[in-house]
Amino acid sequence: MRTQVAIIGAGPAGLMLGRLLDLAGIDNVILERKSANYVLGRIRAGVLEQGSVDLMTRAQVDRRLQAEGLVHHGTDLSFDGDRLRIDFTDLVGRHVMVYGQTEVTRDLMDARQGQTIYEAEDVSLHDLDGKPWVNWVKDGVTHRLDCDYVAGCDGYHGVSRASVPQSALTTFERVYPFGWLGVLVDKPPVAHELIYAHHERGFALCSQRSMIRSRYYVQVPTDEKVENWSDDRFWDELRRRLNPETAEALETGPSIEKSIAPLRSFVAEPLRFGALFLAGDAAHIVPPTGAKGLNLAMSDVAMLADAFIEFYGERSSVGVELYSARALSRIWKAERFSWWMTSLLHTFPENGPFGRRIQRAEFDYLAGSRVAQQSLAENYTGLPS
Ligand code: RFL
Ligand code: PHB
Repeated sequence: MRTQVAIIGAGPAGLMLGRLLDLAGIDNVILERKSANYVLGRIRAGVLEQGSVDLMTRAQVDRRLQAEGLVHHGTDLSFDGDRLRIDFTDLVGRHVMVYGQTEVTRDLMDARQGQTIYEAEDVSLHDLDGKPWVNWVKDGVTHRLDCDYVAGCDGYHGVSRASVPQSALTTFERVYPFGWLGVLVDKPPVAHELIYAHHERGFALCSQRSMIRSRYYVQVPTDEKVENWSDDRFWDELRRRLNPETAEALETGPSIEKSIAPLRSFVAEPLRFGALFLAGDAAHIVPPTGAKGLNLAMSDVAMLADAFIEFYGERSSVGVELYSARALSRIWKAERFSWWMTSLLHTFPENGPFGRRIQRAEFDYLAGSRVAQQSLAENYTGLPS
């Protein structure tokens, strides 16, 4: 088999890249280790920046998003019960859209024209410095795909980044001493907008997927086990971390998904090795506090698609050459913002009383400074590419 671009991974990054290439008439094949249903069953992010919404429109997959996505003009921060509304629209003239990653993935899967091979096992990348090709095993049979380029969109644990010789890659990492325990529930959200809450017992987040489906998180230690958390224990802990009126208004019910995600900041540089380009979680991880993971995956593949379109359309490799530097410039700004939001809102075991006072001062500064709020709003709603 032969194609122009072999895409590894059918998460949002791989599917969006495939869609943009399909629309530009560039042949591509997606290889995905899991089944389509498994990919759709993963519950992850929920907030889209305007740039990601615009990309869904460019990809002609925004019909459901425009009909069902919820426009959010602001968000709430709460610090030991004191609340502060960040009004995005007033501060920076932009907003975000609440629309689940599962739905983004479904829309992209439904629109897919090119070939996707699900349950492709043991994917391996070869000759990335020369004439690249990809191997995989399906139903016990080994297959080969020759290509011009490989797009590594296979997430943090994928094979793409692992295929780059260690000496050709520099990695930067911060692992936080906690994770998020998340619960999905078929109940209306407790508030119209998201609430990010700092409490001495730990961070909590009230999010949502629709008018009738909510997503809640509490900070837990890294080694916590999801089996230790009955629904009742989760709801009790969440209520304790919210201010009394919000806790009172919370509608609880049986969880339909419950999982723990570790928090990590990670960047690999550069994003290109020969014919291989890394994009999305394969290249970087942000802690979810700034709602940037999915949005970064989208902006990476928008840049990568444009680079390939320029290459095949105009025979110019300028975009391909510049991809890594361009994408990393945006990635590091999102890394900074996600780290900052995480530092402000979580409890850090090593912080001590001085660290907590600094967090409180940061919140009070935000509350009193329109300029500080504008900076938050500018970053949260998405910096330009
Ligand atoms: P994905 O979504 O991980 O997709 C990668 C795809 O590659 C496949 N794959 C392979 N395929 C073939 N061969 C291999 N060897 C392969 N190895 C892996 C995988 O099966 C998968 O289908 O990466 P992508 O497309 O870059 O998208 C990035 C986003 O998914 C991610 O940034 C966000 O979801 C991060 N994230 C969150 N971000 C937020 O903004 N808010 C959140 O609440 C939030 N929750 C989360 C998250 C990420 C999580 N992970 C990765 C553990 C919760 C979790 C649990
Ligand atoms: C979510 O709804 O899952 C969500 C929203 C905002 C975040 C992180 C996760 O910052």
